[in-house]
Amino acid sequence: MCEISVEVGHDVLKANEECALRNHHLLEYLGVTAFNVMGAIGSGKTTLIELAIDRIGEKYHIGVIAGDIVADIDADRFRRYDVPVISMNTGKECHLDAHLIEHALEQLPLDDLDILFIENVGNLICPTDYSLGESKRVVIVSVSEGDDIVRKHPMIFKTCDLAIVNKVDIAGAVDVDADKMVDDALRINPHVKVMKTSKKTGEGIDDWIKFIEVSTDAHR
Ligand SMILES: Nc1nc2c(ncn2[C@@H]2O[C@H](COP(=O)(O)OP(=O)(O)OP(=O)(O)O)[C@@H](O)[C@H]2O)c(=O)[nH]1
Ligand SMILES: [Mg+2]
Repeated sequence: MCEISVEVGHDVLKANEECALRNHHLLEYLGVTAFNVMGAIGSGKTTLIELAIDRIGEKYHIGVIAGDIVADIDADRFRRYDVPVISMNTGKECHLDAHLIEHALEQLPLDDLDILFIENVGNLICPTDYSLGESKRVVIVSVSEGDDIVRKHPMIFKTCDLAIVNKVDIAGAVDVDADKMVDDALRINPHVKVMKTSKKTGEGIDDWIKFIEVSTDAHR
């Protein structure tokens, strides 16, 4: 029994990797920089993507895939901007996968895009194993999850390019040391870029925008 389920799991991940590679090649060929934006529920994924569209939406052509278990709430937030948006509901699944992204890519004007933001389902475990074909993996946590949240989820931080500790404006109110979260991320992954951000005070938002610009310009 046990052996069979391990093999099935292995096959599912292998099939996902193959599909992710196809997505990756397509996006590379068309010069689209794709950001897989992962993170805890409510950590600020939609907010940080909205801020990016607001700041650099005129400089770059941006598209968005909004992943959610159900509903179009985040997709509707993105639709307020003048960007193409695809809503992807995963039903019971706690992560997007490469096949869902392949279908979303078919519906996007990829020839016209420079940047694709993929907002994954809010979860710090399930998205880790499922590559989507992205160029960069971003993980967002916020101080309200507690300052041990990074240590509790090492795998997702091991495999990301950028880790963001968001909502630092409320760190004092929830008795959290945001620098401890930054140190934990660097201890888990010494190569990761880490930044502290706040939509309220604007702290770190320039760094977030610069990360997107540098990653995108490297592709052009
Ligand atoms: N104080 C404060 N609130 C923030 C900040 N960033 C986001 N928020 C608030 O946090 C809440 C959740 O933000 P979202 O951007 O919807 O978070 P999300 O990660 O997309 O949430 P899900 O998609 O539901 O997982 C909203 O009420 C935001 O206004 C921040 O830097 N500081
Ligand atoms: Mg969201």
